[in-house]
Amino acid sequence: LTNAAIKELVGTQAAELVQSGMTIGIGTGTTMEWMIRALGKKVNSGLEIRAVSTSQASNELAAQFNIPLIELNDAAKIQLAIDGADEIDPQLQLIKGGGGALFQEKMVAAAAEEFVVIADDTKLVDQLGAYPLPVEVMIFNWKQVDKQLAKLIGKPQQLRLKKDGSPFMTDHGNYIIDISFGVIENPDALNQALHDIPGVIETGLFLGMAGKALIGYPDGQTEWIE
Ligand code: DER
Repeated sequence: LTNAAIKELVGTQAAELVQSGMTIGIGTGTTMEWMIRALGKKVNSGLEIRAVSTSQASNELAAQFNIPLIELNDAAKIQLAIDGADEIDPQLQLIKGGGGALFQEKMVAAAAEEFVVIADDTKLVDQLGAYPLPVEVMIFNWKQVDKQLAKLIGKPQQLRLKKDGSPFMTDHGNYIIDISFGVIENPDALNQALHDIPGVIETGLFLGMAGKALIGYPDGQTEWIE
């Protein structure tokens, strides 16, 4: 199977987890696009749900498929949140944020009773860190934050840029710094050290949050990692 077909496989399979009456969290990214598509078909066949989105992009896709959206603040309870990931380690610790939606993704995942990750097998790693860690920072003081990061990491970092060379801006009007650690020996300690820096809004380290992950493989097999 191509990578896109694997994403479609796990996205479609994950949509089957959604039961009528649920309020769900819908994540962001190309794997989630397949899940949203499949969920839209179920909604059109009568599935009654409400969804809390994690990005403007997912809002638009969900609206296209008539999936009823509500704001996070209006969700009394979120039974299940489903999202993709950029890296998944054996303890289901994640790096997320490749799509730039990590702040809202983490809020929705944290609010959910159960958080399920869906991914193709290329996301599986033994240790986090090969994928640059996204850190969301405020625009007005990001250089101050970068000075602190340089102390922590040993060198100044770069803002994530758009194709036209201007800084990428998140749905919440913030910037993102992507930090290439190579290997993150202690994700918990790093996450804490980053959150201790004034001005760091959120990191792409999702630790102890995912309950299980549905992984798809080129041979068409899927497996649950718990
Ligand atoms: O940005 C994100 O956190 C996305 O969920 C990302 O981690 C997965 O994106 P993909 O499904 O397009 O690979």
